[in-house]
Amino acid sequence: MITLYGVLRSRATRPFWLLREMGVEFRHVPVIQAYRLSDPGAADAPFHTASADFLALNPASQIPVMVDGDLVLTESMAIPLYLARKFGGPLAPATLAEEGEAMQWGFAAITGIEGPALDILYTYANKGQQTPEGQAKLAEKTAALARPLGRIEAHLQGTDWLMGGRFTVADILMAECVRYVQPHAPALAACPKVRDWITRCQARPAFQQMMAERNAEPA
Ligand SMILES: N[C@@H](CCC(=O)N[C@@H](CS)C(=O)NCC(=O)O)C(=O)O
Repeated sequence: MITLYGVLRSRATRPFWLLREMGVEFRHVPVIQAYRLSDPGAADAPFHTASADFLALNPASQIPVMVDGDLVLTESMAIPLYLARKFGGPLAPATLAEEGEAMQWGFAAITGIEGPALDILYTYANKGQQTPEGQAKLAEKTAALARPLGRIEAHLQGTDWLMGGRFTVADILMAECVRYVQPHAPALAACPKVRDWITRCQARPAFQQMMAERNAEPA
């Protein structure tokens, strides 16, 4: 059985959402980021990213981690691509060309979107939108996102989904980076197709269920 390590207030949402979509049974081991604990060394601290047993799995001390038999995978983009290939079905790439496309969207998400999108998310989390410095940062990150988001916008002119005319792992990889942009509406103002697409993605019952579980976790 697949084991997935990580809390849902993390990039673990990417494999988690996919597994829920595919209806694959898996074991979920909650592992919280050590930096979120006031005393990670406390005897009653929950299992965390700096726990010795976790470091043995991922010396980088980061979630998510997936274990499948002898295989230990880190990296939140690689894990869903592996799971899609392993379990198949409509969410998985159906051809070699689609495998390339899925990787393309995953790499575009982490190289073009994830960094500035997380900066936006954290700016809002820290109420930075209320300060001049925060507003300057939001303007800078919005500008940085214009081209990567514009590339998705152009692609979605003739289709509802990123790949194959159906919802796939590629949509999950990208949607879970674009979600971080959503608190800042101006960053998506020029991208109506992207806004419609992410609304479609997030209307899916597996996403809704995952977010309900995520929101039930301690902030
Ligand atoms: N490139 C890695 C980054 C993983 C990562 O940064 N995970 C965060 C949670 S979203 C983490 O575990 N942070 C704990 C830390 O860095 O100490 C991936 O995409 O899986």
